Formats: sequence, structure tokens, C-alpha cells
Amino acid sequence: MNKRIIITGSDGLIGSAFRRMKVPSNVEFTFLNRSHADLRSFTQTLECFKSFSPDAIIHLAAKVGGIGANSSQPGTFFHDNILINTNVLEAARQLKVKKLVSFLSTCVFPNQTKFPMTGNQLHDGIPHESNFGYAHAKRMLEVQARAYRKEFGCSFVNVVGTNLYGPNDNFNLKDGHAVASLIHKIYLAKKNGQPLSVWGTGKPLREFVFADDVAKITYWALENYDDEEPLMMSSGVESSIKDLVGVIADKFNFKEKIIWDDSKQDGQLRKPSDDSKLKKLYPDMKFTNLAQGIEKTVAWFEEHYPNIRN
Ligand code: GFB
Repeated sequence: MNKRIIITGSDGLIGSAFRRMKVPSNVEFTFLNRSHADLRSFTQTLECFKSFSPDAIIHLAAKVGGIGANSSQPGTFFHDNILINTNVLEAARQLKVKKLVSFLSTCVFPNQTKFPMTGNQLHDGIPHESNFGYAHAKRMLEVQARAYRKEFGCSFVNVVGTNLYGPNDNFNLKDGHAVASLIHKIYLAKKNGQPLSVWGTGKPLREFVFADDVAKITYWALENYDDEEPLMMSSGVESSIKDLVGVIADKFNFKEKIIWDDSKQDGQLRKPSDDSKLKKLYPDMKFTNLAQGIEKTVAWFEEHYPNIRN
């Protein structure tokens, strides 16, 4: 069992799920954030990791955002993520860290491919335009991990998130992911008694997975998974954006008009991931369903508003 575990990017959505997680008493999480090191600098990354001498690293740090942010900042998303990932894996290698788990996501996969997607399809086609910079940087993370496994025997693995949501997400109305932005938008529309404008047609399908489920699978992978193929953290359940808006609106008892703004992009129509490998390796994993997850997230949002990541 890994005892001293560094978690990078620990102030984010999945990092806060790890802070809620119960682990054996002899396991110690070190929660890193920007105040410990700018991971775009190799020197800072190496010095920071050296000071904690970890057995393992769960690498969550990344420049992330929803379709709005990704479409408008492809260069920044590529630059920041390629530096962060290259530095984290190289520092872990030099310090002989026993295990490292990094994060990919389904938006990094080819836009057109055989569905449902399996981890070995990552490079079988170009990603959707809306994720151009982020996707290519993250694909190099998988290449680097595989190259280090081959040359240095590093136990570096990748898990693949779908559309994740939960407490302490980034609720920014422009740059947030769909679930977080829509919770914020519906909260404001309800409070102000105004109609709600939703981007796109509402038709796209997404696999919405609750953050605490992803943290649980990631910790399981740290202890049990050592395959070079990225592991899809798939619930196997797709919901439309329209379904999502309905679930959130119900939680807020929102009754005003809903306008579908199809001048805004839909992005990928669907990107289902294959859950068979996870089901086989981790049969006890039970996912939080969308209504339960939205209930918990809306409750957290209303309790913390306006002190939310925005
Ligand atoms: O999570 P999201 O922004 O990005 O979801 P992707 C976008 C879908 O939700 C599109 C619709 O169909 C949008 O038209 N949508 C409706 C909204 N209203 C809103 C809104 O207010 N905000 C947002 N953001 N969307 C993500 C990547 O792609 O996939 C991430 O951007 C991540 O990096 C994730 O990898 C897995 O699902 O299109």
C-alpha cells in the first residue's frame, strides 16, 4: 500500500473529493496547489516533490475548462498542460516515485471513432475542434507515460474521466463545464425570476459522473491498476443536455421559460466510453446517479454561494 501520496491540483473538483475521502490511517495525502509550486516550472516541480518524498502521486493539476474556455484559448490550454504534465512525470521519474496516476478525459479522444470508446483508441483520430489544445497536450501525457514505462520501467498509469461534476467545481458562467455553469445559471434565473438561456440544442449526450466516484476509482487504480492502457472511468450512462437541465431545474423548482440558444455550439454530439474493463476489474464500484449527484452538488452550491470557485 502506498503511504505518502501527493495529490497535485488538489484545490479543484476532484481534489476536493479526495479531501472528503476516508483512507486507512497509515495513508497520508499531501494536498498540493499553486502555492506549493508552479508546475509549469520543472525546477519548482522537482524541488516541491523532493521536499515531500512521496511513495505515489495522483496528478490532477491541469488547466481545464468547458467548451467555451477550450474553444477560445487553445494555445494557453496546450502550453500550460504540456509543461505541467512533462514536468510532473519527469520529476516523478527522477525521484523514483513508485506509482503515478494521471488524468485524461473523453474529450481528448477522437471525435469520430468506434463507440463506446476504449482506452486504446486514444490516438485513432483527431479530437473535436472545441478541445484542440487541451486534447493534444493530454495525449502527450499518455505518450510520455508509455515511453517512461518502456524505457525506465515507471509504474505510470492513466485514468479517463468523462464529464465530471460535484461540490467545489468551477461554477464560472462562461468558462465552467456544463453541469457547474448550468447550476449557477439556473440558481440566478430562479432568484431573479428570469427565463433561462441554455447553449446549443440540448441534444448532445454526455456521461455525467460525480466527482467522489472518480476519486474512489482513481484511488483504487493507484493501488490495483498497472496497465499501460488508459482506464475508462465510465458509468455507461449517457444523458442529454436537455435531461441535465431538467434534473437541475427540478432541484431548484425552476418554472420559468427555458430558451435553447442554438447560436451557441453543441460541441461533440456524444462521446460514450466503454465500461466493460472497469466492471471486470472493479465489480463492486457503484456510481452515484445523476439525480443524486445533482442533489448533492446543488445543496453544496446553495450552502456556499457566493463563496464558490467562479
Ligand atoms: O462540459 P462542457 O462545457 O464541454 O459541455 P464538453 C458542453 C455541452 O453542454 C455543449 C452544452 O453541448 C454545450 O452546448 N451547454 C449548455 C453548456 N449550456 C452550457 C453552459 O452554460 N456551459 C457549458 N460549458 N456548456 C468537455 C471539455 O467538453 O469535456 C472538458 O471542454 C472536459 O475539457 C470534458 O474534457 C470531459 O463536454 O463539450
